[in-house]
Amino acid sequence: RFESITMAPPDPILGVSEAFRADTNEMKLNLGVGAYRTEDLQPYVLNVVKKAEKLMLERGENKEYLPIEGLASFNKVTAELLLGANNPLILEQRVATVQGLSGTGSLRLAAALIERYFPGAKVLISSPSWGNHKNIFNDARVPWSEYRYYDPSTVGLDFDGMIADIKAAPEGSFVLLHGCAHNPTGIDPTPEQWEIIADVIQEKNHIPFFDVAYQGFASGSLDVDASSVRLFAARGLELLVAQSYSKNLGLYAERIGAINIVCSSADAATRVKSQIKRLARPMYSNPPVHGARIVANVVGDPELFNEWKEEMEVMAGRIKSVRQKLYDSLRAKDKSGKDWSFILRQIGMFSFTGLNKAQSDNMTNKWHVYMTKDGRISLAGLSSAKCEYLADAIFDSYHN
Ligand code: PLP
Ligand code: TYF
Repeated sequence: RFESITMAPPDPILGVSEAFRADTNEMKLNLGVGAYRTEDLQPYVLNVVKKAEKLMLERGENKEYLPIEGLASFNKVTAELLLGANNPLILEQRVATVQGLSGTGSLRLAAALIERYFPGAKVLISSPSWGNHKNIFNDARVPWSEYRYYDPSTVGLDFDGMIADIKAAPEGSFVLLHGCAHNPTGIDPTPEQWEIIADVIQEKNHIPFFDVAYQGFASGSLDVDASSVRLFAARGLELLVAQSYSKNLGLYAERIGAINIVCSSADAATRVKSQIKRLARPMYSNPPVHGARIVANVVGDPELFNEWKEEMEVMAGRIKSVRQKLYDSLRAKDKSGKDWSFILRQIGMFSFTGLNKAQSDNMTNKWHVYMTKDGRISLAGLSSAKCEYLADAIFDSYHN
């Protein structure tokens, strides 16, 4: 019975926050979880979200169940944000969009679709990737393997390794790609490299599967951050895209996102959508409405939409400025000739420092800087005032 159940291991990312809370040192710094903080290191609710919620309250909106596929106005705007409002794929109704439980739940729905309709097909995951990717495909019983991505010698992209591994995978595999701001490395392919990745995927009849968790958060522009997905879509490829509004609208706890499946005809899209709904029904019946209404209201109102873009630029800008300051502090401190410029080349919320496990342990045990053991730090949890301290900690951990 239950007595025989053993203890599950703690989550490697959320476990860091628990350890942080237990630390009483006043210099402690939580750079573990990827969640945006203000310069005072407090959580941030976007002004546009507050305005949208006020509107919703004034309208007295009800709490009836949504349809299985979610809120229609949300599904419309989410596909448009992703692909561009006038994308022919949308006009031709070739995109099956279903509201999901944020990025994670949307990935999980797609995994269930793959398990059911592509038995035996493999998903290729970057090495490294967001830790939950493997959990999601494991639990959906979808086989996966890794493709090379990170090159520790350059702290950059192992592009040749990536291409070779995608080429070597069985024809018709799903290739999981981070749309922008790769987690955990912060290293993205260049536009030219994306073209080559698309060439190889096309040659091998693979199916691209994008995880877009940071649209607008990497560059500050929604369009720029969707350019990888749009490049693939413009080639007429079938593709899957999971979206999340956790980071770019700060709706972490609302669990709002979507799965989009670009099909080769409107008819196929209708059928695919019907099957995703069939998968969702016994899992959770229908999705929550609150976050969906917030997104639909913000994107649907030109004034709020513009304000959102401005707030996103501020968030992305704050992260860029602490990134620069951390780099400047490290350069000033480190006379060893070590090249720290990889920090500036990385984008998005994270920096992959190249610190190994022992060095990461030193960061935490000696300096009270909490981070994941793979050497990732969340710059979104760093303030300008703490850059110098963090640089001291990194310098010490590297050289001692
Ligand atoms: N995918 C990636 C790459 C992420 O980094 C995250 C969150 O950190 C997610 C998906 C999913 O987040 P959520 O389920 O909150 O949308
Ligand atoms: O920091 C990250 O990479 C994310 C944060 O259910 C996170 O993993 C944590 C829990 C969760 C979704 C995202």
